[in-house]
Amino acid sequence: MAPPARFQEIIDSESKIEPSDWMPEGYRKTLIRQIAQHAHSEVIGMQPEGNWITRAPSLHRKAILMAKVQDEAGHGLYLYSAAETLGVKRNDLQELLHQGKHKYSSIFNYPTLSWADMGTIGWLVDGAAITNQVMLTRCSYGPYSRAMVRICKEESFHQRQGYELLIRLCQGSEEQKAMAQDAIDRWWWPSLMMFGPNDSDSPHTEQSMAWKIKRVTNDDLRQQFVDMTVPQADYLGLRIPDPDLKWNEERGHYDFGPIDWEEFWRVVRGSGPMNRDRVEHKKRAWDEGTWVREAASAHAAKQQRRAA
Ligand code: FAQ
Repeated sequence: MAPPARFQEIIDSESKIEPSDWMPEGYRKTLIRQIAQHAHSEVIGMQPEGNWITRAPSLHRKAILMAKVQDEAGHGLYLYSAAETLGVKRNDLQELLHQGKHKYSSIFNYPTLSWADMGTIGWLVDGAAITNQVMLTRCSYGPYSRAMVRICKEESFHQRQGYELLIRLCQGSEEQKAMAQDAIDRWWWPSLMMFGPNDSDSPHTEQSMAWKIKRVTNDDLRQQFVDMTVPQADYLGLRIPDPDLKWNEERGHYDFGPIDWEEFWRVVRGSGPMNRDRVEHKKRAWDEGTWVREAASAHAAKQQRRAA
């Protein structure tokens, strides 16, 4: 069978494309773009929470937060490895991120102003991430879909720790509840933006759905997220900052208000509140870690020589 026909057969039969299989150049490029963006998001996503590790209110909370941030580093590593199976080098991907030529999720360009933001990131940001990533466990590219299985298990723990943190705050003093409400007021809309532009304005969705890289569209995932989250906010006794939010009996879904796409594109294009700090911090960490990478490579080379 000709390679393109074999490729299509694998896609149609819900099997997985593996690194050694023939694939169209566009498929490979789309995967590199998406997986690299995803990996960069995990790594840059360590910064907003890293900001609170030294200020966690108890040893217990500090241990949980450190574990979560370490998991995010691990997710970045699985994802860079998955990208490497497509023939790109991890160092080149880093370089593209540092030069501002690669994107990462818009959500990580907002500041973390209070301890309640740690709960809200877990609940809303990890909640949105899982909603998106569960479908990616069924992605047609084997290494990406398998990385997603493990990542989703860990994200689910992240989401639950965030929600539990907010339950505690909401059961606390009036000030603590107000802090939780303020965090939701700031994170709600940016969380909805995580799913990307409306389907009608998404240049990649149609082709990515046909290749089974994406399995659900941006708007359908966003709707799933809203439907799942509103009852959780009700349970916390917190208000979602959207006057248009309303259950629609006919559709069997919540209707919600318009998203500020101008803000979204401003943030994606580099002018969000924290873009510059995030990338500068990332570059500094990369430069300061040069000696560690060199030492690790020298050690690996020595081991190889000894084994030979
Ligand atoms: N931010 O045509 P589409 C996490 C770009 S992980 C920035 O719809 P696509 C874990 C898009 O790249 C969060 N850019 O594109 C965690 C494209 O630009 P390009 C990350 C965005 O790829 C939690 C253009 O807009 N998750 O949170 C965004 O088909 C807590 C047109 O868009 C993933 O990356 C955005 N929000 O669909 C860590 C999941 N949305 O390349 C720490 C994998 C869109 O043409 C703490 N990715 N763009 O210049 C995906 O599923 C997809 O890539 C979408 C976008 C759904 C994000």
